[in-house]
Amino acid sequence: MPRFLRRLFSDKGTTHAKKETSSVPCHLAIIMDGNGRWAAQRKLPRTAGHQAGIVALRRTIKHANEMGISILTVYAFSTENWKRPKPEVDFLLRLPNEFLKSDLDNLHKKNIKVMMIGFMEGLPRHTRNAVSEAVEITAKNTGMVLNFALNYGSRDEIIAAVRAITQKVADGEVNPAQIDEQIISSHLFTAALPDPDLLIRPSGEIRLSNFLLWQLAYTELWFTEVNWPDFDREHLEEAISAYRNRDRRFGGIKL
Ligand code: V0D
Repeated sequence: MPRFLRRLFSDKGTTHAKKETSSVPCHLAIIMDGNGRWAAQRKLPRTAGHQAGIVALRRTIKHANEMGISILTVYAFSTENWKRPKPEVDFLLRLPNEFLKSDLDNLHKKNIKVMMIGFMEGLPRHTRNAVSEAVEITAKNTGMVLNFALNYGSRDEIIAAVRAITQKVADGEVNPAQIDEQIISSHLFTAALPDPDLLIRPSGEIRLSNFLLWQLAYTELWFTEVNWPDFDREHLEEAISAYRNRDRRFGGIKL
């Protein structure tokens, strides 16, 4: 196609702006999966896998920050994780306290802003307190956003949004004809954040598992066999370079 026609048909000015193909994703989301499998392969208890998962998280935060990612969302605890044996659930729900005790100072020094999405009220008080404190301390930071999905489930999030919106309709504050993508997005936990540009799921599972169903509508997906505790800079770079080489069209036409 001649250049003048290409320009005429270019993506510019459509609803969804074409992303900067040369840069890293603005918002990266990760399902930190494969910790239990990593431990089982080494005949270690699952808790050892979770501990190793913290090391991988610490290193990924550092790499993502150095690469210039603006928002890093990590899936730490799903609403389905309550079905696990109680000792494992209790162990998991201590990890935010443990992680923040060791890492919050450093995150704060690096100007990182901690955020959380999920059903806060369903968490034990000690977990809630630790996370709230980190959110408050780092609230004015202007660097990378580190967003923890804790007690998060996407269908429940959508149900809560529908309830809140229908309540506004019942109260006469919203007209059904006004309900659009923006109104729905603004009632989700992620209201303050742009949608993820890239989702990484390690450990070989090729599913979304009820994570950010609405928000991932146009997100590039990257699945890798490596378990989360083994996920390192090279795996992150591989995912990002694949992302760069993909053409994001948002339903438009490829030119
Ligand atoms: C276990 C691998 C950090 C995934 C990483 C409650 C499985 C280690 C946190 C964390 C978990 C959460 C909130 C916060 C600070 C830290 C965390 C959970 C599990 C579930 F403000 N790691 N981590 N939370 N794992």
